[in-house]
Amino acid sequence: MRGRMAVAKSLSISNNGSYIGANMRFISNRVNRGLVAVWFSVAAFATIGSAQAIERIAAGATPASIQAAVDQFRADLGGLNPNNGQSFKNGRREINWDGVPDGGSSPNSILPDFFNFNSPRGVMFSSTAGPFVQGTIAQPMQVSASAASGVPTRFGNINPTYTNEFKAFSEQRIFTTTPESNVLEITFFIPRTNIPATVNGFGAVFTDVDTPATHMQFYDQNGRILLTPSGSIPTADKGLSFEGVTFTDGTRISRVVIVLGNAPLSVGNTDGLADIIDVVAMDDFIYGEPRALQHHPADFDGDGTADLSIYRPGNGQSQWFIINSGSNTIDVRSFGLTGDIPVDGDFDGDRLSDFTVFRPTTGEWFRLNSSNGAVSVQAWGQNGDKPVPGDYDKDGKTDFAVWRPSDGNYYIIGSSNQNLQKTGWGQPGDIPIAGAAQ
Ligand SMILES: [Ca+2]
Ligand SMILES: [Ca+2]
Ligand SMILES: [Ca+2]
Ligand SMILES: [Ca+2]
Repeated sequence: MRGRMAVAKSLSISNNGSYIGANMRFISNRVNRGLVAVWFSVAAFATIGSAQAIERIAAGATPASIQAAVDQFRADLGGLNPNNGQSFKNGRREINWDGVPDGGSSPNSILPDFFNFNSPRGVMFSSTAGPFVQGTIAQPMQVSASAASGVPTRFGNINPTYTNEFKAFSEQRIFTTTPESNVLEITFFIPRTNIPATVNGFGAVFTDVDTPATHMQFYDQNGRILLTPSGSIPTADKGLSFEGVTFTDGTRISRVVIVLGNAPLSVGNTDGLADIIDVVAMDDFIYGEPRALQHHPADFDGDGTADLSIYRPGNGQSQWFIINSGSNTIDVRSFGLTGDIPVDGDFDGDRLSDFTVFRPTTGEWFRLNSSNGAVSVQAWGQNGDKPVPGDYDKDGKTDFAVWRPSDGNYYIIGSSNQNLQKTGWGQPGDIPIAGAAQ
């Protein structure tokens, strides 16, 4: 092994192909929430759209007041997926709390991972600022009791006034953090696994929002706070409020923080006390299908698990046969021509593998972007090169790369900055590990 290392900014390899790479960094347009507030006083809901996010907001006295906004948000996210332990490329999940058994409801706490393992919907809950009490569930959260259980409904078990203070959107259970904290944190997982995930949208129903204190904060996969949503949940005394945001530009939510009023539910925190206390509870959660936070090799459906995938060279068109590990469904697709070499990678950064081939005769890469179905072409490499795509620059996106047996060099285009890199590593006769199957 010669072990020489060199980096060159320009190479003899042509780089005249189009490069299409979505920048996943998020810069949102702030929405005019002041305008929204005015609309609420006269209308049941309002819709705010930007190039990058669709925001559905509504508030009013009854479920009908927010129904249209909720249904629009559902349509923004796509069809409802079953909670059967499977995972899907698209669609949405919902939690209405109503299927939680009495044993997991007030006055008992619900397990923080109930909706990832017991009823697998890919979310975990935690509550900040709560004191840890050894030997108990440190951060107890409650789903309210059913009428049949005999326990007072809508958190009347915590404070008798709450039953008349709170309303359900979907009868009859609602949800709260209690009693130490009014801040809820939600993180996402591939259902029934510990594989961290993100979603493209999140929305929630709130009840008895009286002040601007109640709001949601979304964080992206880098831990940066997103600018949407940017304001408070609209108020509706003893009524229902809804806000849902769907990102349409590839932005992913990895964590949601919800601040509920200005005080947690407790026997001493009667709503309106001293014209200060504002307690708020929640009903339905609606969110996009969780997708793996990081790309995993040969993962075409985004469940963080490699899919059995075969490329069958054809006389002319070649075919791909994929078993989606999340849903046990099969995708068959024609992509590539005789002589092409199939490669694996997530070049467009949506965490799903893209159908991609390297064409030695022309030194071109053809790929079908999983994010939008568009075909893009990149010139990189020449006949005789071994395609060795991988994430060489740590940005989470696959880089175009070849290893050239004739000179023992790696040639890489960094996806983060398009910089060209030439590194000597290996010698004629060696086999690069990435792409070794070719
Ligand atoms: Ca309140
Ligand atoms: Ca998979
Ligand atoms: Ca992709
Ligand atoms: Ca990269």
